[in-house]
Amino acid sequence: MIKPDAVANNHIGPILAKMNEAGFRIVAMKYTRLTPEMAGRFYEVHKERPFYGELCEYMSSGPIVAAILEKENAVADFRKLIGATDPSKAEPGTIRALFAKSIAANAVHGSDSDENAMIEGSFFFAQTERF
Ligand code: 3AN
Repeated sequence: MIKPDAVANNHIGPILAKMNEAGFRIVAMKYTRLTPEMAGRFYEVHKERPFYGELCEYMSSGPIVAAILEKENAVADFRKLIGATDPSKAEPGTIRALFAKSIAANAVHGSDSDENAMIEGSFFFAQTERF
C-alpha cells in the first residue's frame, strides 16, 4: 500500500518507479480510500498495540494505492526496498528514507509474510482484478 501521506505529497509516481526498478511486477492495483472500519480490519493483528487507534484513523484519512506485487523472494526484497518502519532508521535510498514523514505516516506498507500477503491481497482484490 502507498499510504495517505505519500499519496498527498505526490509520491505515487516515484514510489511505483522504485518498485519497477527493483524488479517487482504489478499483478493488481487500485486507488481507493479505507473507511475507519476497513482500516481496523486490515490492521486487526495490531489491535492490542497502543498505536492501533491512531494507525486506523491515519490510514483512513485519505486515499491510498493498494497493489499486489510479484517477484522471487518478494516479501523480504520488498521490505529491504521500503526500509525500517521508523524512517529515521531506514537505510539511505529506501522508499521510507526518501518519502516517509514519521513512524505512523511512513509512506508504504509491505506484507510481513507470504501468508499475510495472501490475506492482504484478498482484502483488496478479487481474482478477476489480478493479471
Ligand atoms: P511495518 O509496516 O514496517 O511492518 P509494523 O508491522 O511494526 O511495521 O507496524 C505496522 C504499522 O503501524 C506501521 N507501518 C506504522 O505505520 C504503524 N506503527 C508502528 N509502530 C508505530 C508507533 N510506535 N507509533 C505509531 N504508529 C506505528
